[in-house]
Formats: sequence, structure tokens, C-alpha cells
Amino acid sequence: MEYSAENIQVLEGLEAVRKRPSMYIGSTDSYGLHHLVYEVVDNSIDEVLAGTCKNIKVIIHKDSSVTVEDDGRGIPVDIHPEYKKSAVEIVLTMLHAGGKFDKKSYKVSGGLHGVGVSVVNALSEYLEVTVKRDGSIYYQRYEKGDPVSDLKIIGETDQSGTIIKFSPDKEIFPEIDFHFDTMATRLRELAFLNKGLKIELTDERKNTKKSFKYAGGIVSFVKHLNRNKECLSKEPLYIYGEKDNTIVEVAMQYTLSYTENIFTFANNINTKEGGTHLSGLKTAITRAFNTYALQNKFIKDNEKIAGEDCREGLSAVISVKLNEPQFEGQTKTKLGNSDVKGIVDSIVFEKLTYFLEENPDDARRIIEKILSAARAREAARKARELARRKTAFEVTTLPGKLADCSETDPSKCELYLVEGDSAGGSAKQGRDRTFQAILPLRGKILNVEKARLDKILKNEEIKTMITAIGTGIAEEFDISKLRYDKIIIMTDADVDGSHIRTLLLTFFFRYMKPLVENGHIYAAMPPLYKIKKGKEKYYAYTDQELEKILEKIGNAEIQRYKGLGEMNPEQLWETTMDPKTRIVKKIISEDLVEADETFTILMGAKVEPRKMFIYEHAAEVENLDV
Ligand code: 0RA
Repeated sequence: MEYSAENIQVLEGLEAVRKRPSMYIGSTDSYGLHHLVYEVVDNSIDEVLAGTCKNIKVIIHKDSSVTVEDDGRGIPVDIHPEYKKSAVEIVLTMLHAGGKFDKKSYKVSGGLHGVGVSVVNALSEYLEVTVKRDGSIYYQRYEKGDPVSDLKIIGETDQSGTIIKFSPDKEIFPEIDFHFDTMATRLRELAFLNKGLKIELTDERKNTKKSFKYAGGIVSFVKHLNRNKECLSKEPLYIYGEKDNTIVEVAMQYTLSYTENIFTFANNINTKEGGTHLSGLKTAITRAFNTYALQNKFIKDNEKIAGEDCREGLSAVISVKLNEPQFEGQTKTKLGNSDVKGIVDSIVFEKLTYFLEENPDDARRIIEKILSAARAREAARKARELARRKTAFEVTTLPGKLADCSETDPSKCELYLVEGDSAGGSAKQGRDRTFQAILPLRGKILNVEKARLDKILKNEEIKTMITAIGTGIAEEFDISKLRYDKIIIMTDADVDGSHIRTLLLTFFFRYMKPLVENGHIYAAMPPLYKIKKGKEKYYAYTDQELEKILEKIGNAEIQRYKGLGEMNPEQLWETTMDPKTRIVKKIISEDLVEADETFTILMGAKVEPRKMFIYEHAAEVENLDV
């Protein structure tokens, strides 16, 4: 079918979008801001899926405007007979106006994605569109969603494509600071998912540029995920299959690590909440390894390997493409189409079984790793059971070291995890005991990246922490049992302190991830200096702050705090614990690929990359954002 403006369905105007932006882009914070870029890029990706686009360029300009350019067909320019407007204008000014695509083109839709470029237009101070199509270059400008010029021809061309430049409206977005790394990660992901597509990201504010193009597609993705890990096979296994108009692609590779790392996508959308494709993949993996292990006498007739053991150390990417995807869940990132489960299961089971049969050496290495995971899990279960039975006979289940608060409503409570007994003592004296609880942590905290659950559960510091927090961990994690709204890590501002903080964050990230995702984890920021001049005293939390204060007040007595222990209880309260004056940093996991990488590099097995990372990121490691 030839495209014509008539095929565009028109629904409603844009006032609704400016009135309630969050309904369309999720929020007006950093997440929503970046969503604007992804929305435009998604439209270019639709051209990629239609086979008509090979290059996408994204430019962040100095004034925080953004340009997205593609070499697709270009937004149609013909006039709609009823609306008497160009298709470009309809696409940019009317909600849900989009071409009626051939269903085979797997257009992105549903959830927050695919709301349309009109939403971006509505939320932009200005938007300029340039279309190269049918020999001409067309141009039109909009402000806050309304056209301020006609669509006019400004030149000739033998190319096709669309260029959209927009400037997010400061009336809508309190912050218009685009993060290069956040955008780079999503664009890299899109390049992995669309084999051969070239995406360039330029940041004119910092004169940096990155270019992504992967001939290997999701196989390159898995190699990227595993590039700092030791792998059990030379290459990731690649699976491709098609059934009932659904395309299934999987790349998977086992590593020596203990964590499972599966990324799932449906029509290029990162389905962070998983869904039917993930269930199908998991079922197939469990089934294939159980079948193979039984047939080859790795296990007995009455034995069964649990699914989670089959996934220990596995890095995998699954990407499905289907018509009319349904997105469900809290953030609309859970694939709901029920038939996808069976389709993925049958394709993956068949291909994985074939791989195991054809590659007995790889198969044996993986099965041995899986069986040792199963033994470790059994040991962990026994350890947990023992711990449960023990606590059942104890009067108080809370650890003795914990100085709890008196408030019983968890939403008002805070838990300070304090490095060392002496700082712990000051914190106990200085705190507001109605809502602040103190748990001093002593000695070495286990590196959870290098140990399995059974060993982790034997560690005293970790056991105490788990009991105090109340939620349990891993599969048994239950956020409704959380005893404190804020868990604040308070460590010295030195290398040891930052190491302890990283270890704690690694633990939370691996075993209590929802605490990180839901913003319950914080890092306290104790001051670095105390400045005294006569009766006046000041605290500086950074070197720059110290300079500023000294500029203002001139000569003064400066004390550098080497540790929390140097502060008396009142000072500790005033500088680091009083909600009115303290600085706490919320730990966020903006992006899981980067976060996993960061933890693997900082804490994982391979030594060389770790050195590199700390060297290159020495400054950031001090305030690690996961
Ligand atoms: C409507 C219909 C067609 C393409 C597009 C819109 C389109 C939109 C954007 C936004 C950014 N880049 C874009 N590229 C294309 C189908 C066109 C046809 O069938 O010729």
C-alpha cells in the first residue's frame, strides 16, 4: 500500500499533553527529559525496522537543545484532504497521529513508547523539522507545539530523511541537563539490537562523540556485558527463530561469576520488568539443562536442577519482535502477550539442546558450574533454616548491636550503617532516637561479588544488617517488611570508607536490588573540614567549598576531619545527621548495564580492568553512583 496523508488517524490536540506531561512521558524529571530524545529516536528506529534507515545521528547542543537526524523515508509532506494540513504537521501536532504501518514492520508501540513525536513538540520551547523527500528539502518551525511558519521548500536534494531539532520547555522541565552517558547507553543498546545500524552521539558541550555500530548485534551485546568477566565458552551462543510472525533472538554466554544478568527487549523496548519472553527463556534453559544432565548421567532419575542454578553466571540478551505488543506492569515495561512464552520456549529449547549435543566440552563445563551452584544453594538453604530455627527460640530477634529507634512507623524511620564502633558510639549519642536507628559495622565486610550466598549468610556483619533491615534477601526479599524508609551508609571520607561503602552498595545491588531501585539507599556526606574564626564556625563538604568560605572570611583555623570518629556527638548530629542541615546522597541505579559493569569491575574477579577503572575514575569512585 502506498502511503498517503489520508492514512493518518487523527485523535486529539496537544493541550492535554502540556497540562499533564507525566501522563505521556512518565515524569518531568531527568527520566522524562531523556524520554523526549528516545521518543524521537524511536520514530527513526521504526524506519530502521521498515528497512529504510541505516544511520541515526543525535547531537546535544550547548544550549541543551537536541537534534535527531535519520536517513529514513522522511515524514510525508502531502496534504491531508480533510484537515488541509501536511502530514508533517499532523504527525507533529496531533496526538497518536502516526502512519498506518504495514503490520509486518513491527512498529514500536504501547507503554510510554510510541506516544509520538507530537508529545515532544508539545513539550518543547521550539521544534524545527527538516524533511528530505521527493527531491526537496522541507522546513517548518513550531513553538510549544504550534506551527509558527508554513511548511516550505528550502532547497533540493537527492537524499531522504528527517531532522528534528527541539529545545525542551523550561516551563515544563525544571532541569534540562542531558546526560551524555545515559544517552550513550540507550543508543548503544539500540545499535546492539539493530545489527548494522550506525548511531552517532555528539555532545557539543564537551566536544565528545561516540559512534555505535555492531555487526554482531546482540552477540556483541553479550560480549560487551562479559568483557570484564571470565567466560566458560569462547563465543556466546546465538539463537534465531521465527514462529507465528514473532521473531526471537537470543545471545547467551556463561561466566565464572555468580550473578545472573539477563536483558530483555520487545520491539527494541527494554522490558525491565520482564514478561512472557523472559518466562519462556527461563523455562527453556531449565528444561534443556535438566534433559541434557539426565541423559548424560550428570544427575539421577529422581534429581532435578532448579532454574536459578541453571542461570548462575549467565549473561544473556533476548530480543523479540512481534505485532501489537502488550506492555504491562508498573512502568509498562513487562511484555504481556501470552503466546510469546511458548514460542520462545520451543525455539530456545530446540536450539540450546542442539548446541549442548554438538559441543560436549562446553556442555560439561556449564553443567559442572550449574551443579556446583545447586550444591551451594542447598548449603545456603540449610544455613538459613538453621538461622530461622535459632531465632524462633530467641526472645528478641533484633541484633544487640542495633540501637533501634522508638518510632514504629517504618516510613518515618532511618537506619544509619556506621563504619566502626567509635563513630557508632558518637552516632548513638548524637542521634534523634525517636526516628534514627544506628547499626555500627565493624571489621571487614564480605565482598559479595566473590562469594556465593551460603558464605555470605555466614558473615556476621551481613547477617546483622539483614535482620535489622527486615526484608530478607534475594528470592525471599519482601519490601513490605522494610523497617526503615531510609538506609544511610555513613563511612569515613577516605579510601577505606569508600571501599566499605562500595562493598555495602554491592551487597544491596545484588541481594536487595528493589531497595536501590526504589530510592531507599543513601550515602551520608560528612564534612571534610571545620573552619573556625573567632566564635563563628563553618563546615566544608568539598575542597571547592573550603576555598569559597576562605575567600569570604579570610584567615581562619582549619581542621581536616580524617574520620567520623574525630567528631563529637553534637558535631556529628549537626553536620551529618540532622535532616535540616545534613547532606545525604540518594544512590540511584540509572542504568543497569553500566551499574552491573561498575560492580563487576570494582569487585569482580578479573584484576586488570579493576585497576584501570579506579585509575580512570578515581574522582568518581569517591562518590559512587550505582
Ligand atoms: C509517518 C509516516 C511514515 C514515516 C514517518 C511518519 C516518519 C516519522 C519520523 C520521525 C522521525 N523520523 C521519522 N521518519 C519517518 C511513513 C512514510 C512512508 O511510507 O513513506
